[in-house]
Amino acid sequence: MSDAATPTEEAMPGDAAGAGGTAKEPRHFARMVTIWLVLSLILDPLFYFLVGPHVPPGVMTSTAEENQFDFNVLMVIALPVLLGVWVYLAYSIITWRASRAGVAEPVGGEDARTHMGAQTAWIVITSFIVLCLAAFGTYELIDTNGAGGGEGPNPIWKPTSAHILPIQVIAQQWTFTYRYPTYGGFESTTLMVPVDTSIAFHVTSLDVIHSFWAYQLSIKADANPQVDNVAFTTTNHTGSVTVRCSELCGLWHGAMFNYGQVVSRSAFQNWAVATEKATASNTKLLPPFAWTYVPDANGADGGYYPATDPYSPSEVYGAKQPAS
Ligand SMILES: [Cu+2]
Repeated sequence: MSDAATPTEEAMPGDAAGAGGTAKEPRHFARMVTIWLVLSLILDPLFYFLVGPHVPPGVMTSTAEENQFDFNVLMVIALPVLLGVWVYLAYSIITWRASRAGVAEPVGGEDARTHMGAQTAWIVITSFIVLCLAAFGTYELIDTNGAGGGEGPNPIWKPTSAHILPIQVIAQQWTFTYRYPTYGGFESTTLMVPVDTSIAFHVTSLDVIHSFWAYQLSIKADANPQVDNVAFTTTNHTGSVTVRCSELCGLWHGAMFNYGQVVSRSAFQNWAVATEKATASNTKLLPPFAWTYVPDANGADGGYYPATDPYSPSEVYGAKQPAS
């Protein structure tokens, strides 16, 4: 072993071998660490500043922005770990390849297994990373915008905005409907949201468990029957939104999606007022606005909608056909 190397450099796997005893063997571990450090210092900022702004789910809302930041932090931590594996692998393949004559065999097996420095470093470094991530994750979950998940009927985190627009999301097999309680409780099959506004999504279900996943808004909240699951966000940019169900809910779960828009405040106001007026006669037939609904509240046929069509297409199979 060469002169005063640091403890971890001594007898690391791949370090100077004892058998040949050549004093000229380079300090492989120090070389690997140097290559790894340089690559990490170059690639981490490159990733963060060049790729980071394009990482899903984008920046349409406050929660999307926070989630993008979280993903980027995770990637900045993960990238050096990945580089560590790749550098070790590449260095080993190049340095100790069989076709390279006269190279001393690296120390491995029993010698490496009992190396106190390697074991201590492994336990300390991995524990440190995991504990830091646990603290970071807990902080991000509680403190920043409620993280975009449903917080149940009594959210612990609430936005500080003076005005919060409530939008009710009603899931059922196999569609989402949106109800706007501050505009007479009308219903829409398109999710319309004003920009620069704090929104409270009140997510519920009429039948089985669904999940409201508005990808670009970075909102994902379970839709449970008889539960008002609240999720907050603040919209920062206009754009298109795709909504999907993310909880297996039956035969047509995969077809349970629709679309939405984040539009200017004036466009939203115009749309809401016009739709409230245009759908007034339909709204009268709906159950009065409530935070949850009993599925058969509207009639004996067990349907949420008025009994104009007693057998929906999904109920026709096996059911007694109505007399026509
Ligand atoms: Cu579903």
